[in-house]
Amino acid sequence: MAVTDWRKSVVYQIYPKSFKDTTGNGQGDINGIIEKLDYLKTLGVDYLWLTPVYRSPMNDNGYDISDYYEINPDFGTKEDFKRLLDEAHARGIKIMSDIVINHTSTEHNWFVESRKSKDNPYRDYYIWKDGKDGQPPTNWESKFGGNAWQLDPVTNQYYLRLFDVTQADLNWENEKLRNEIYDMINYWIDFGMDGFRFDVINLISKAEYKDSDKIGKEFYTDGPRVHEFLNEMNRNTFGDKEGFMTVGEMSSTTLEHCINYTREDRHELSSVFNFHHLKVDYKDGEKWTKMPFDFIELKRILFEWQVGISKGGGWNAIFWCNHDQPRVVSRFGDDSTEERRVKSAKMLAITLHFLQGTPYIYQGEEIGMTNLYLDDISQYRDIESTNAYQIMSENGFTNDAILDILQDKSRDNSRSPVQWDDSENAGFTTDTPWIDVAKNYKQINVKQALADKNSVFYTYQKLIALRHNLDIITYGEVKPLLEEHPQIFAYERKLDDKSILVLANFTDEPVDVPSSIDIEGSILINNGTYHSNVLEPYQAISILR
Ligand code: TEU
Repeated sequence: MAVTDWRKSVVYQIYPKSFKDTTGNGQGDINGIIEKLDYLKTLGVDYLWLTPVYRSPMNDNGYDISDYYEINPDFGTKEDFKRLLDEAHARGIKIMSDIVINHTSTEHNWFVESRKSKDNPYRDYYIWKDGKDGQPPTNWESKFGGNAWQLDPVTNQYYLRLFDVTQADLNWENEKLRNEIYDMINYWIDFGMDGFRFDVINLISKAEYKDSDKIGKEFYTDGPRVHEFLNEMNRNTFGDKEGFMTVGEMSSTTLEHCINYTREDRHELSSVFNFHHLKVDYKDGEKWTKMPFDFIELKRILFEWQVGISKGGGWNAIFWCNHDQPRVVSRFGDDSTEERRVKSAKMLAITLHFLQGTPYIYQGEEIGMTNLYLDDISQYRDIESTNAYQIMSENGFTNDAILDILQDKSRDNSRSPVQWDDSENAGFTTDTPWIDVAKNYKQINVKQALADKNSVFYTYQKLIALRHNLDIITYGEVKPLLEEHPQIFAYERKLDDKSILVLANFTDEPVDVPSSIDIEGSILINNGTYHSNVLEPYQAISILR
């Protein structure tokens, strides 16, 4: 069904390289997405977000764009992309594409020109600075390791790169550059896109270039002109397109900024991803550590944003996973046995899909795909993981200790090929896949999930249909419950005289529901056997009254 208000929609994220290969080169492609549109229609999602498919040397799998106007031949052609849009639209599915405009690949023609000389017309498209006494201009750290400035021998100046050395940060202070970006966005709107996901968009306005006590993010996160730039972009591009959906990826943003990014009257973006709830298994804020997740903190953060954003009139994007995160069933659920995997994957789905905001489902999540569990560094493909391996080795970590951490935290965990069936390579490709297929594909795959009416897939299908049918899930007020309870995730949604109660047991032990909670009402969804005052291990239930 086509939803009338974009706020009621559910988005499915596709990482094209790992979705479905139709050419037999070991990598997914656009035609592979077309092939699976009927499957996605059966699931019931409204939008597909495709991570970048533009021309790129693929050092960061497409987040290093070398030509915004061309499709990477590994993924197909522009005609293929057009056909994908037409075929998706024919099924009532819309397409959001990824726009990476904080940085480009150093192979982008703008950068090739920019580095040639200090007076090149493209010099100011990027951020160039002199060093300080033979050292980089500031001590900021790159998100992928090392100092964030790269010395370029041609002019003996440094360029800023908050990510990889091959991803140079664009200079948004330059109006000419901004206009080029708006032209490019308009090109893709005219091409037929229905929405955009903006990569690390709250980093585009750099404040000052000074040394930091930490890694420097206070100088470029939610910077001084970011709202002005987003408002300008909105007015010059998608602002007048009714129903056009945008989501900004906002690393380390604040609640207050998020409200301002998404309040309708400010004309910036429709919604925002923030990652605070996905840092609850970082020891002392550090990603490359091993720590059981802090359940109370997870609830605290999610509720703070749920209540805060809606009170402030903004809009959330809600998600457990994406191509940068480990698989949620392995992270906050339990993949130690088949029964627990299925039950906890459904529990996580139920917990998230009654929250307020736009839900995102990451490919494979709907069948409960697990982490990849690679056991040798040579099997890793992600640039962030291989850099981290290098840095941890230099810091004296043993190979085993590093692999143990990567098995929990590497971005490759969610980048393994979608498991379509139990044939060789999980039906993803006829060649050697670019990254290993998870070993459990014979048990966990789409074919199996579709054939089993009790599979995780049908829980997702039902949750999507419920959101489409019940306004309260979209518009209802959120009321957190049992915030300090060590096992139960509980909340209520309220609209007019109706309410929905959601209860989820995040542990492998049964748990009594405190007597303050009234569990009467009709069941909307239940992954367990009973509707009683005792929740079974990993049981989640939603009750309407
Ligand atoms: O990610 C930005 C980002 O900050 C992360 O989620 C990052 O991957 C994480 O901090 C690593 O620990 C976006 C893209 O989603 C990611 O795939 C790109 O690598 C990155 O931007 C650079 O474009």
